[in-house]
Amino acid sequence: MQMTMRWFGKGFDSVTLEQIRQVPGVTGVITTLYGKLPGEVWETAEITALKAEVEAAGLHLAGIESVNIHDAIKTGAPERETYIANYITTLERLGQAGVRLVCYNFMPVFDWTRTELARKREDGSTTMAYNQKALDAIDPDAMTKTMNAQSKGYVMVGWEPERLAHLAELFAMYKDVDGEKLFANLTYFLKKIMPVCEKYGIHMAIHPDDPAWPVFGLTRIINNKENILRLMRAVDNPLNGVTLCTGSLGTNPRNDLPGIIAALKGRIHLAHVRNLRYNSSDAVDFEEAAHLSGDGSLDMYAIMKALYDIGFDGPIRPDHGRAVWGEVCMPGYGLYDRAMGACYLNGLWEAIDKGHR
Ligand SMILES: [Mn+2]
Repeated sequence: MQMTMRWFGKGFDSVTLEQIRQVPGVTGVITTLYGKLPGEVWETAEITALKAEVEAAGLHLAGIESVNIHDAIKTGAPERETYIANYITTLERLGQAGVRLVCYNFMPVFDWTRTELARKREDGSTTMAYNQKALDAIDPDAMTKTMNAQSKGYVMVGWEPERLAHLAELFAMYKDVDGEKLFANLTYFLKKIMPVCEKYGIHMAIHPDDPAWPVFGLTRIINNKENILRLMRAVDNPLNGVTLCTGSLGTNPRNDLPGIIAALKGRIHLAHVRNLRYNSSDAVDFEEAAHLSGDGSLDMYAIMKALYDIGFDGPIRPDHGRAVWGEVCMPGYGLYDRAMGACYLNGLWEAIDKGHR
């Protein structure tokens, strides 16, 4: 595996490439052209400048997270053909620049969802948390306002105010989109883009739904082993793969993460590894823990061992971190806790690897 960190770009991220370069074992970044709206075509000059900037800092551009999908593609609206063509153009340009990994998600309207972005923990750190009762008590508009009010001025990926200003319109677009329709629209999209992926060897890595169940009545389909394997079979090309995100799939305690990893051998193109703590047995309340197994509910050793056992050799990154040591940063994306996470995951990997010799 190749240890990386996510970087949002100069002017958007509180963390610099120079800082990332100094985290032991981190050799690359997963990044994006921040501020691109879903459906926009990426310019070649912007892609090559981003790559050059990362490489000038002594790091490798390990993949793009994300090239987001326009709602017309997700809902199967007639104008999806235009947006699929735009997506193909962007992939073509990324491929020409040497990018071989693209993460995306297929969640209706909302990306990842939390009800608190800075819940205080016993040790004084703050972290992102989700409470189903709190979510049920508010409407989507209030949710959007809460997310943006707590973001400390950062515009968070998936929560762009420009797009979410049209919430009523977005909900109307998804009115008749059930799980089966969403699945059909996803496979339609993937089949259309596979030729350009094959041309350049671009690995598509769908990010699971976070949390792994419907939010505000909007269906979610990339949320368990059965559904993910169904997608792998429906477009049975090794370039159609997944981002194995333990913190997303792990929101549902019934998801056996090592079992899912084993079942996806050869199809995991990117790994997001982080821990969660369930504060109730039915996942009504959970918060994002430190990466250490003992701080949360997930067995991080078992997760890393499962990745090791399938011969995973792609990029991996610590995922969200807590805000610690007074750091002011985008929620979930400070330097300190993620750097500790990277070191811990590297330590687990080293121990597993040496134990096998
Ligand atoms: Mn993730």
